[in-house]
Amino acid sequence: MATIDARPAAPFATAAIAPEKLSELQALIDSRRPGFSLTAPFYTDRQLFDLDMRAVFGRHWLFAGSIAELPEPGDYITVDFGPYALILLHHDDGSVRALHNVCRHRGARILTEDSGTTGNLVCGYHSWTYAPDGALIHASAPGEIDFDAGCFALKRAHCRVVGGLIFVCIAAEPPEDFDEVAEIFRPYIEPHELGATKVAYQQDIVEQGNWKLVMENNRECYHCDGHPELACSLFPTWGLTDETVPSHLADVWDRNLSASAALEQRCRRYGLPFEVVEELDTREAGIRISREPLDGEGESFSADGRRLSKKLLGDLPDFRLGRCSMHLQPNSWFHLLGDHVITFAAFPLDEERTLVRTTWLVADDAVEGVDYDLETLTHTWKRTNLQDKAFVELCQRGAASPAYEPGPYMKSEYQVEAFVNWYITRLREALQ
Ligand code: 3BY
Ligand code: FES
Repeated sequence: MATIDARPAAPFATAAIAPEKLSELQALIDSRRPGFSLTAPFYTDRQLFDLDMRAVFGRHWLFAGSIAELPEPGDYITVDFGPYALILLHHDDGSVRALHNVCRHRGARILTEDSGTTGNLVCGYHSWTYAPDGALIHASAPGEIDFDAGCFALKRAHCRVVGGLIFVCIAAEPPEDFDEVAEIFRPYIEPHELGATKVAYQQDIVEQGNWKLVMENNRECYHCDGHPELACSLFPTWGLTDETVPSHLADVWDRNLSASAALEQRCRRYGLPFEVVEELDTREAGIRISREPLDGEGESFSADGRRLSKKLLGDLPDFRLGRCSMHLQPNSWFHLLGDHVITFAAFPLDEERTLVRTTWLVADDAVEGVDYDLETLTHTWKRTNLQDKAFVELCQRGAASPAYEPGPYMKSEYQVEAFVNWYITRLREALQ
C-alpha cells in the first residue's frame, strides 16, 4: 500500500459538548442558508467535528472496504475514523465481523497494521487474547482474574456485506433504511462479482481538509477541467442538462448523448439495470447511482477509453459498459466498469484532515504485467486524486480566512447541495 503523508491523527476531544457551545452549534445549524456552502466553523471547529463524529460517523452505515481486501478466513483490515478504530475480520464461516480495536484491559490498540492475517487477537501490551469473535479467552496471569471474562469481550460493531462491499455501523441501533437501499444497489453491483476480484492497488492519501470538503468535491464535476487525464474518458458533462450545458461543451454533450443511448440499448440487451437512482438527501442511507458512457472506446478510464485489464469481471458480456457510478452518504463513492472497479472511502482524521483510501480491483485471475499494467491501470485516478486533494486543500485554507463566507452552488452542483442537506438533517436529528 502506498501512503502519502500519514501522520497520526491529533488527539480526539472526548469531553461532552458544553451547554453554551451546544446552543452556539444549534445556531450555526439553524443559520444554514440553502443553496450556499457551509459557514467556516463547519470546516474548522473542533467541537463541530466532535458532533460530526457522533451525529454522522457514530450513527450511520459507513463503507469500510471490500471483500477482496480480506479474501481468506483469518484475513483482516483495520479502519480508523475520528476517535474510532475497527477491526474487520473474515471468519471461518465466511462472514465478516467488525470489532472495536480497543483492548478491554487498559484500552491498547490491538492490531496495528492496516491489514494482515490472524488467528486469535493478542494485545501487544499485556497479551490479553481474544477469539476471532471477540471473546476474551486468555489473560496472561489467570490466577489473578477475579472478574467474569464473559464481560470483557471486544466490543462489536454492526457489519453488512452487500455485493462484496463491506459496511459498518457503530450505533447500537443502525438506521433501518439501509436494508432497502442495499436492495436498490445490489443489482448494479452483483454483476461485477467483487467476490472474484483481487486488489491490484490501494492508495491512502491524507488530504489537509475537512471530510465534508472531500465529499463536496466528489459530488460535482464543475471543476473537471482540472482533471485532464480523467476528461479523456469521462465526459465532463456530469451534473449538466440540455439547459445548463455551456457552449464550449456542446460537441462533447452530443457525443455523450449518442453514447448514452447506445449504452442503454446494450445494458437492456444484457439485462443490466440502467435506471438512475437519485436519493442523496431523501433517505438516511442517501444514495445516487447512474450508468454513464465513457468517451473513446467506452471501455475504461484510459486515454483512449480502451480496457485497462484484459479480463472481464464476473460473467459480464462486454467491455463497453461505461461506468456505473455509485455515491453513498456519508463517506464513499464507486466506479464499476467491465474490466475493473474502483472504491473510494473517506475517513475523517480530525477537523482538517481526511484519509482518502482508493482501491483498484481487477478479476482475480488477471495477471499483472500480462493482463494489466499497474501503472496504466491506476494512472488516471492517481492523478485525479492528487488534483482533488489540491482543490480540497485550497478550500480548507480559504475556510480558515476571516474573509471566507458561504458562496452559492451552481445548478450542476446540485449533488453538493444534496450532500449538505443530508448532513444538516443528520445534525438536527442528533441534537433533538
Ligand atoms: O468520482 C466522481 O464520481 C466525480 C465525478 C467526476 C468527478 N468526481 C470525482
Ligand atoms: Fe491490552 Fe493490557 S491493554 S492486555
